Amino acid sequence: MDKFKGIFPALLTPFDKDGKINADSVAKLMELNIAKGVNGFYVAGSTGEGLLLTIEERKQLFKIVADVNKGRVTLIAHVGTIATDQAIEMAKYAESVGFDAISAVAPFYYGFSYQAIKEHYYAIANSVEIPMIMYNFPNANGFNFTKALAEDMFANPKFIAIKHTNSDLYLLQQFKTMACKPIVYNGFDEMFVAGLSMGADGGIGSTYNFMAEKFIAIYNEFKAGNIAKAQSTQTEVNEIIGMLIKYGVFAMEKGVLTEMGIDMGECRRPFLPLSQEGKAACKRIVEMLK
Ligand code: MN9
Repeated sequence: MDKFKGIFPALLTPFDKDGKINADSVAKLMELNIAKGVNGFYVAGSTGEGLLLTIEERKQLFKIVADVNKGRVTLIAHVGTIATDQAIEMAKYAESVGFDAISAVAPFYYGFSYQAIKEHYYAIANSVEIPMIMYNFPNANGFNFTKALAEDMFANPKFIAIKHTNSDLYLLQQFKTMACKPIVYNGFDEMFVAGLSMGADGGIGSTYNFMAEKFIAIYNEFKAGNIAKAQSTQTEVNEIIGMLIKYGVFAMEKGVLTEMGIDMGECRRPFLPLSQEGKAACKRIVEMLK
């Protein structure tokens, strides 16, 4: 289970000028982060614009990532979508190219019942041998897993972890008391030190793409008991995250990395392109990180 702990960038998906996946930039982004010491990648999630990729593109991305990685760090494939069969198709593919786990957001839009959500998750999880990481993101799908529901889901041993993108850190701590001892990931980067103090085993985050070293530092400082240092590093990164939120998180993250020399392209529509103010803010962020 240790390979699932630690710092996992929610990998951004770079696009080329024609809006296609830019494999060269995927490789550069992964190498940058592997060199910094990340524990793995969460691929094609919210940050990776996974829900704006076609099924074929998500599979293509999984292949690119697995080929670059060559078994070095832990790979998690986000296969979530509202159609169960499409999620299964992507899960099987991710497993076939060597991913270590799959993850899926709960199906959204139709306001599915808990029973429907559970059967969707079980169908996906049972279609492969690799484990499932539940994705709790109530802001995105209007569904919040309580501890009781999570316990019910985790009766299936394929479920090993929860990505908790929710500022309710009491719930995060409650998940940690489940008998099956799940791995729990902090989902909001701006609250990482708080998540750790409530028991998170690590984090999956979008801002890690360009400043993983800061989150590795917070994690190590926290583990070493240097809480004041961990907090001050958190305060430092939150100044940057505030700027990202102001101008559009994913577009800004791509802008910062492009400024750092990795051509990330733009986010897919309906995300808006970066404004001039946003571009200037990216330059300031690169300076702040020097
Ligand atoms: O994957 C990300 N969640 C979403 C985690 O984007 C929904 C976070 O890393 C946030 O982007 C970040 C900024 O709010 O915490």
